[in-house]
Amino acid sequence: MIWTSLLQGVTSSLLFSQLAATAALPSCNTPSNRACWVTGYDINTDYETKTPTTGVTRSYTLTVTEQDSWVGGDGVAKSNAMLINNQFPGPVITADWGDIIQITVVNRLTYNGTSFHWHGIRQLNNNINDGASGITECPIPPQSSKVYAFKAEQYGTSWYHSHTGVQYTNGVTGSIVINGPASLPYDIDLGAYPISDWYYGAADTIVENIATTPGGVPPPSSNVLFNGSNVNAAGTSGKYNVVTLTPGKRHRLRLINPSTDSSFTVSLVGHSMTVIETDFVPVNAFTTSSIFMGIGQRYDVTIDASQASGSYWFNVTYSGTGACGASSNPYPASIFRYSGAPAVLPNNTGTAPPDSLCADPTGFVPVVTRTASLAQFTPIPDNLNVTFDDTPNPTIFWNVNGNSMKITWGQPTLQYVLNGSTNYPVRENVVSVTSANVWSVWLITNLTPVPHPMHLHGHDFLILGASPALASPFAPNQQRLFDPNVDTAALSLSNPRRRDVTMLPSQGWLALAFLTDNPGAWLFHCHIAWHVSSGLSVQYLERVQDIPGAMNLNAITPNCKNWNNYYPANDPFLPYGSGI
Ligand SMILES: *[C@@H]1O[C@H](CO)[C@@H](O)[C@H](O)[C@H]1NC(C)=O
Ligand SMILES: *[C@@H]1O[C@H](CO)[C@@H](O)[C@H](O)[C@H]1NC(C)=O
Ligand SMILES: *[C@@H]1O[C@H](CO)[C@@H](O)[C@H](O)[C@H]1NC(C)=O
Ligand SMILES: *[C@@H]1O[C@H](CO)[C@@H](O)[C@H](O)[C@H]1NC(C)=O
Ligand SMILES: *[C@@H]1O[C@H](CO)[C@@H](O)[C@H](O)[C@H]1NC(C)=O
Ligand SMILES: *[C@@H]1O[C@H](CO)[C@@H](O)[C@H](O)[C@H]1NC(C)=O
Ligand SMILES: [Cu+2]
Repeated sequence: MIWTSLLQGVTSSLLFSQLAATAALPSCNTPSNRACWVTGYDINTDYETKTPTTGVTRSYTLTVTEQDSWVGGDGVAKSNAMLINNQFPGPVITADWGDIIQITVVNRLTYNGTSFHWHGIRQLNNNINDGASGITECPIPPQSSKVYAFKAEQYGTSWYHSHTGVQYTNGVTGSIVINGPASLPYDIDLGAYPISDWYYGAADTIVENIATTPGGVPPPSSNVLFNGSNVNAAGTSGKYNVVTLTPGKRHRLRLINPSTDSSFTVSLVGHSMTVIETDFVPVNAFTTSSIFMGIGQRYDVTIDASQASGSYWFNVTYSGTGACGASSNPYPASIFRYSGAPAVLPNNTGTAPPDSLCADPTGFVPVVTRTASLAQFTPIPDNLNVTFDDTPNPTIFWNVNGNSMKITWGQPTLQYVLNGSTNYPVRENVVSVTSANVWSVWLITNLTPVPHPMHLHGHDFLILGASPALASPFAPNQQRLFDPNVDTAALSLSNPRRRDVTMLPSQGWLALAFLTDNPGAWLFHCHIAWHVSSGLSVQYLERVQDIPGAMNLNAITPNCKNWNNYYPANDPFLPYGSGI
């Protein structure tokens, strides 16, 4: 009886294709040689041009439900929790490099539509599976479902989350692990380690308060959860999350920051960490004692269990500038414990890591190299400026080039493309990029005193340059503007850092380049959920003429019909949000 129920849902074709693929592609990936993967594919393979095909499909069903009051992983009740398969974080999606990942998302929320974005997944010629509501699809209405499918062309660590309003703040997130080669040998893979801020209030209530209060200053998070658990801020409920280290072994840890409003530094008392991958980009091994993580960023690190057996704090530290988040829990931490050590609290508090001032660490060198070109770059007009209207009218607004993004759920950008229409409303913030296979270079100027973790869909970008972080980001006279005569020559073109989220410094600038090799409508937005909800986003409409040939756009129609039957209003819930 147990066997029958276990086997339900596992198709025999999946089992057979797994066996076939294993036979076809013998693994050469061993603890002493992680650089190797299978014959013909290793750490030096450029996965943007060559990826194995395993023939394996990994199938998942993710069901989103809503609970008015849910006791979370720190023992405190949260209002309006939205859970995936009744858990937070949601299930880990696991695959091997070259597998097909197929996910059925079932919406059992009370009123809200939902849509799922697979953060960092390139979705080559597959924009329709990017999961950005109002951009690439209509939301999935309640009591309906949608199947997403994509190939794991990249490998490493990431996460998925709802891209409809501020829903992910209520709990709609989970981790993604794609096994592949690595730039350093290790013995044990500890798996995904998402570290997220956590709010006891309902996300919709919090964002409405922020958006209608002069200044728009967000509240501190209620807590920080490590893989879903922690003690509460007062230490009166919940449990520290514990990770077990095996003495003498090298461990791989897959760090993820899936927060709403928290970018922070992580450190492990008494141990260094060696970074081997930043977002989905393998890098040459880089050893450090602490790592700043912007929202949405991932760091795959190795940790050697080479210290005295015992328990060690793994700390989250916020920047002293207060400019990239705060929590009611002043010292969020988990415990890394050597196996066999007594289950007691660590006795060494460690020393606070250096303040990152909310800037990404530098010095990472991608294993597979890229060289950018400035042939297409003209600082004006290739400039996006970020401004803030902090007096509610009727809400505060974050703007890019003077416009706060607001999409219409029932008329996604891909519907315009399908119709052959170019009448995008101005607040869709469409930025057209037409040339194929060139480096599209963008200068982003932040005219506000707040740093922003900027995320691009559909691409890894090259970070050509950025102004230095400010220690006290509130002096109006500290605005730095890109000077084409001086700063252009100093941009890094030869294999600079490459990833899918980076920090835009306060009162400064950032220069990015992406290759126009992926037709589609790709969001480029701040990953602070409150900010993107108040408009801090554009969408690059890349090679609109090539989109219909690259994918079957008609595939968006059935779900859009369902959505527009459910929610015929054009302007659903505004003014409290951009919709994404
Ligand atoms: C989404 O659901 C929440 C909680 O049920 C509700 O407060 C909010 O109004 C809903 N938003 C929309 C647009 O349906
Ligand atoms: C976090 O939880 C997931 C799911 O249970 C597990 O696979 C993973 O190993 C955990 N991560 C760590 C570092 O313990
Ligand atoms: C303090 O912690 C260290 C490392 O975990 C351990 O070796 C030592 O025995 C501990 N001392 C006490 C008094 O618990
Ligand atoms: C690490 O966290 C523990 C537990 O909250 C705290 O006692 C300690 O002071 C923290 N250390 C640092 C360096 O933040
Ligand atoms: C921001 O960009 C818009 C559009 O290019 C421009 O009109 C506006 O003057 C710029 N704002 C500032 C403060 O430079
Ligand atoms: C697309 O065409 C349909 C049918 O004419 C129309 O109802 C819809 O409003 C159009 N949508 C867009 C975004 O052009
Ligand atoms: Cu922001």
